[in-house]
Amino acid sequence: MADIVVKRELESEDGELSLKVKKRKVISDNVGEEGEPECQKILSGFKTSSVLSDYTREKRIFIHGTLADQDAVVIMEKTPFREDDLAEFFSNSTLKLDMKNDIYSTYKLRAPPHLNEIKTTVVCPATEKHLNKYKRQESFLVEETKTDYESITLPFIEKQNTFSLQWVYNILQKKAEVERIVYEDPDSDTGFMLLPDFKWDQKQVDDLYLIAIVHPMNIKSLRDLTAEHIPLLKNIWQKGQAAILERYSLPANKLRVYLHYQPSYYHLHIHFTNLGYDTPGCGVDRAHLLSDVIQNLQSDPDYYKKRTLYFPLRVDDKLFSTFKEAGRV
Ligand code: M7G
Repeated sequence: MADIVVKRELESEDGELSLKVKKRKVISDNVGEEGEPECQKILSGFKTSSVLSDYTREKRIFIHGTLADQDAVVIMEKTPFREDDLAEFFSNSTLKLDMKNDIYSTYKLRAPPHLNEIKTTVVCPATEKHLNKYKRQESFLVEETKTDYESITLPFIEKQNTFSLQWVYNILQKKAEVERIVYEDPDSDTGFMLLPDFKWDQKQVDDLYLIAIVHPMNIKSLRDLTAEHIPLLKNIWQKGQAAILERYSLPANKLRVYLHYQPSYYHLHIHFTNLGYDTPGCGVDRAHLLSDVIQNLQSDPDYYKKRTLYFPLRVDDKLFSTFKEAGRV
């Protein structure tokens, strides 16, 4: 798919509001929370403590350090090439020759800085849980029966051993990321908010990644879902796909729509990703297709209350230790 994406704009024509579809090179202008453009230098004070993990193939690195004496994690990722930038790339870059042999030559290309951006995420203050989440470590597949959920996982979640949901509440209350909302259905039972996941820089649809966060406040995860939630799930499925088609011209059969179990954040949310993009966490050990979830609930209203579920946990994850203490791993 071309790097050009489609942006909807509201325009007044003949005194009436109409939807106009406009092609734009870049989806968002990525202006910071305070309306600041991209000239902040907050990372100049970052002191590196250790590299938590480094993925050469994905060109992504997770670094632990401190920012103004607070623990912080910085995630840096080289972004994909965009077809629209190629002409400028070739005309405005310089080449340094590495070697030449017959018809073969290799170079180091120095691109103009704006074509060579690095997507950077800063988590500050970062908790021990964040450090564990981003540290490369061994994982084990855990088997969670209905009883395990009730006696191990649920008490663990209720003791608030998990990540804070403040960022989710900020989105639902429109205190953050308001300008990023792609679609909202405000219904308190079947409604949700659809917006770009912070893993996606919105530069190209090839790695499209959005999340739908549900309005009901009492659904922690897949385990809480019963047949009563089918209208909510179907609503997200239909309206989420329609909104993505309209905004990004990506049809439903090009989308991978799924839930994680275990999630990191225990407020129900659904992942919408480009099928052609292998997102971290889309493997069969963690991802449950929304279409399968709906069908399973249609055939058995309490399917997810009863089923044994399997998922990977890292050795440093406190939930893993809790399963271990219970003699379940
Ligand atoms: P998850 O299944 O709970 O866990 O997904 P995972 O992070 O292990 O995949 C939560 C999703 O929310 C992830 O895809 C995150 O990248 C995304 N996410 C996390 N935070 C803190 C934010 C945020 O502040 N804003 C947005 N837009 N997305 C976030």
